[in-house]
Amino acid sequence: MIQLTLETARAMHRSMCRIRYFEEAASAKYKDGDLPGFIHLSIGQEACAAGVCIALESTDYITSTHRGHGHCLAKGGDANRMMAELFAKQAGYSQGRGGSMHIADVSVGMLGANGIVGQSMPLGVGAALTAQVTDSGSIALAFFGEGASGAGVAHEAMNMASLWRLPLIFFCEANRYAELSPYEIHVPLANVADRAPAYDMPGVTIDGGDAVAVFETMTEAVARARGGQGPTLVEAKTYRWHGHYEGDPQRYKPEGETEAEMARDPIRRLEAVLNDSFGIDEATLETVHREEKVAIAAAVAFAEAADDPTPDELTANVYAEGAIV
Ligand SMILES: Cc1ncc(C[n+]2csc(CCOP(=O)(O)OP(=O)(O)O)c2C)c(N)n1
Repeated sequence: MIQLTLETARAMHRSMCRIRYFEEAASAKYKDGDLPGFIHLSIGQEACAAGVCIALESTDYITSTHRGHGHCLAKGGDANRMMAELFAKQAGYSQGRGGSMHIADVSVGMLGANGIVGQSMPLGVGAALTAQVTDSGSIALAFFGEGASGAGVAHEAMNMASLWRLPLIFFCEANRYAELSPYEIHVPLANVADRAPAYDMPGVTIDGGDAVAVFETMTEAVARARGGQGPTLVEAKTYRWHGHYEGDPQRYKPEGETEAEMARDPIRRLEAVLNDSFGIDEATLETVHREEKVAIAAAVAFAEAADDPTPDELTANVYAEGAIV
């Protein structure tokens, strides 16, 4: 296992702060009515995106979900273009036509958010198969939720990946709920990763609020994938602080549950490590918070000032319309 360095810990911390402030800003702008369409936030889950992406190379690939802002930011996506996409502006990643669930940046290996639950997994198989047959040395990682783990396509993807020993990591963010359904009413096992032996691959369940644990688990899974030993199924137990979508009244959550989870803030937990193990003081950590807040405020200003698509170009590259909740 690769030892956690100060540089890695600080990079994860900055990444988590960036995700938190990006999504808090998106939440506020959504409430103001500035963002059309649905947004699904991952506030509370930042240790997963940050811990995963710090363990990958820029030439590796990720496939994402409807809850993908953190994944894209952690992989090196541009906050300005992401925010502009949320505002439906021409400067956005998909020229403002797609919104939150249609953000991709192939140049940083982010192959796309995805509104179709479960489909990040076969797309990950495709990326990993490409890496294998072209011998590029890259690996792929598919993010998905515990809800997606029950989709038929999840099993097809894990079966194929194992059969062909693909350089792929299946990373399940088990955030307690799939839409409005708690884990135990749709997953028959205590852990999604317990399914791994059925596909002849290692499966590991970790605390997804612990960025260090995510990073350390990832270094082993990355070594397996890059070393030609095939896929790993990682399940990170995590929690989303917000609703399934912004505006969700969250009546399905027991009283006090979110507050209890917020008291175990993954950012503060990593800050404790930075302080205890590396002697990083409060003022240094606060500087990171301040810098990331400023960067995200600049992304909002960029998006607000950006042009709308003009009426004559509005239907360019639009093939279908619909809404996914
Ligand atoms: C194929 C498909 N079925 C249903 C939906 C509606 N839907 C959107 S999100 C979601 C739940 C996903 O849960 P999970 O995979 O655990 O991800 P989370 O939302 O918890 O991050 C569902 C059923 C969809 N978008 N796509």
